[in-house]
Amino acid sequence: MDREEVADEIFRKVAEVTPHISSGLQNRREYVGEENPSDEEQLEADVWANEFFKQEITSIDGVGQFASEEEQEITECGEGLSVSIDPLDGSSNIPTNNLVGTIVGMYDDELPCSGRNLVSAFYVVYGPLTTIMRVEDGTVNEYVVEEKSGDEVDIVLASEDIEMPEASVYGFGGNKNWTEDFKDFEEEISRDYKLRYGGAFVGDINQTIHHGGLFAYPYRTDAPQGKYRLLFEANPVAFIIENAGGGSTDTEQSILDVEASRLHQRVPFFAGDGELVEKVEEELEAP
Ligand code: FDP
Repeated sequence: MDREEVADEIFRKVAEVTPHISSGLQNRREYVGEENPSDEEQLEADVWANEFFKQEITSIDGVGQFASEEEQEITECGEGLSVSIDPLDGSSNIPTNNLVGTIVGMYDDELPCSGRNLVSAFYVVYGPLTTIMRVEDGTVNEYVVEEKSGDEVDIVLASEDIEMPEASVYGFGGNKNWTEDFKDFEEEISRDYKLRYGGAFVGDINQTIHHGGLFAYPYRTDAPQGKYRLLFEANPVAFIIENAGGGSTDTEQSILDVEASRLHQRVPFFAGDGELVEKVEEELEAP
């Protein structure tokens, strides 16, 4: 298989198991008393979803590495694409029954490497519908996963060649510890755009893509590198946004140009409408 076929196979396998992931969340809403490599408490659902996806993805011919936000080390599993996964993004939304998702990146180099090595990326949103936003051949397409009888699913193309519309919404995370310059920036943005923040990266970025606008999880006074993990969250999502006609930045450069030196490295994250991303770079300084 060439790398595009491997990327298709990863997408198909993940899409096929999404009903199982959705229904499996019901009985796995408790914390297990462990922390992931980013010192965040793990839910039973985080651990279970990680194991499930790991088995599915490492069994694909043409996957060379598997790396998860929930695991300290990379798993070497053959020759081919390096796959990064955040198995359950926004999992603190599970106990309250709000949105969660899965983020997958496929790199053609060994991890850690820069986002310029991404071949493809997608995220799943487990909402009233299960949808997948995916980059293929440089365009962004959205699919709906429809359950059929048994374990079968239909993966239906819902929107093709998505381009972000004119900006209308914004959402910024980490407000308890914003810096003074970021507070000023937020104040200015809030005058022109409608606030939308749900606390799950996939859900919030999905609104940004559909409505147009700016999403950020900036540096914080207590966390100068912000919250998002470069390889598991920031790069795949920046890749999707940039392919949908938007931009991304860490305040100085595209997220995709940030040098990756550690697997669980964090990065301040800003993405969305191209002009608003330029405004971020003009008005905010790197921490
Ligand atoms: P979570 O901790 O629930 O897994 O990076 C993970 C993430 O969620 C993102 O999905 C979300 O955007 C962000 O963290 C939420 O952080 P805050 O609790 O600080 O709002």
